[in-house]
Amino acid sequence: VVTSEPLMRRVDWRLLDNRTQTQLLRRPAQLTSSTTASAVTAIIDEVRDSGDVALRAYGERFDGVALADFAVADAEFAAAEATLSPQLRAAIDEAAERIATFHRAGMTAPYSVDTAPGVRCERVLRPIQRVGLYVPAGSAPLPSTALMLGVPARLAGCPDVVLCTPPRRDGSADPAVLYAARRCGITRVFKVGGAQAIAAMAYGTATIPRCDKLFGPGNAFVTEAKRQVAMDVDGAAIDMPAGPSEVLIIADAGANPAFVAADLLSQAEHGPDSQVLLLSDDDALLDAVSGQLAVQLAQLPRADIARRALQSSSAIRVESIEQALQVSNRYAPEHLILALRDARAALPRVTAAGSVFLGDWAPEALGDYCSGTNHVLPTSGAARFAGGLNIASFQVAITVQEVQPRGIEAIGPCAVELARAEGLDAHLQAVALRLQAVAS
Ligand code: HSO
Ligand code: ZN
Repeated sequence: VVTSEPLMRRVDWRLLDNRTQTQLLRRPAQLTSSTTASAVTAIIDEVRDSGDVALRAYGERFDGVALADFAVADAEFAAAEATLSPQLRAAIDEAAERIATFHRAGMTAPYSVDTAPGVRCERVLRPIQRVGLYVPAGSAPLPSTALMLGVPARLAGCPDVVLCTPPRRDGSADPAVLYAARRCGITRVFKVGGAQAIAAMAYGTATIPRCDKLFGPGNAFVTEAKRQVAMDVDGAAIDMPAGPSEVLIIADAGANPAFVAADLLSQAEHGPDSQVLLLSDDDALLDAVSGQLAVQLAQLPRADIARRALQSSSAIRVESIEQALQVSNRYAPEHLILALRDARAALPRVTAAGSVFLGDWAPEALGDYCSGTNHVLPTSGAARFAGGLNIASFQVAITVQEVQPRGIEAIGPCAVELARAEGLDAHLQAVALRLQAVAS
């Protein structure tokens, strides 16, 4: 009899002391070793110094192709569109529509309020003028990511949207990524990948324009490059620090083990560093999921990646669903699947999660592609204090005040008093002078 290693470690939450619990929920140390960091610094310096020449050299080294021109020409967009099956084009169109519908509904409205008679305060929104989107293409090209970045950028009204994606060995870009970009009105696509793409969009080269804010996921090098340019005042802002993808599933006794296993695997297949956690109050369900994992894993083309991800993941036996929700809030998962008989009832207890999937019929894969929500979400516990990408991520909010003479009469004395307390006499004068002028 061969007893194979379990695919996922199984633990009983109740039997763990607080320290072990914390350890279990800790994300594995990120690969940003000091060698990665210094390699990225060198790439950024080189791109700042030599611009396109550096991009070409890195393209040859990392993507296996030295391009004369990084910009995707109209003919390549057209060829890409012709390559795709009508079914795939329709799916991209359909997903784009629903992503637009959801994001548009959540668009922040400008507002205006009189805070005193003659004092009007407003908040207006402006699109960020030039944004840079990064769409990875490493082990799997992600046209869906082009939509998740491009749709809200367009709805925000960003006048200048640039997209970088790594070239394939033959020098072309992934056709589905190009089609998705075009679908979002993006025409400036550059075939540059990795840390060098981030450096190019942050500082500009002869071909690639310098951007105000950079968006999108990527490997450890891309992520580290984003971190570095974000720390430089001359660099660019970034959407959020992106760690490896994560899902936490809370399943009750009535959950479908095949569904749960499939959801775990769909996150696990992203990368060996993906994090998947399963919490249940039912031993039979945990056993059944474990069996399903083995069956389904055997059929996956990316089984190797998924298996490695599962190795650093856990199935946790909890006392109750209530306890599972506490553990989940402590972990703050990027994706939270509530495979519960009354998932809606549990939602109010969720205080930290990037995106929540209620019930048996909402696999994470729908949110990844086409339910309408964004799949660029906070990872590594950032869901405790931040949400996912949305239209506001592509806008700046500007506040405005308009004051009538009776307005400064009404609130000027308040400012004078505070200026006196702070010992800031010029402030005091700026108000007092006007009060005198209004009174005379
Ligand atoms: N689950 C990934 C997004 C994605 N999945 C793209 C498939 N394509 C990170 O949230
Ligand atoms: Zn996914």
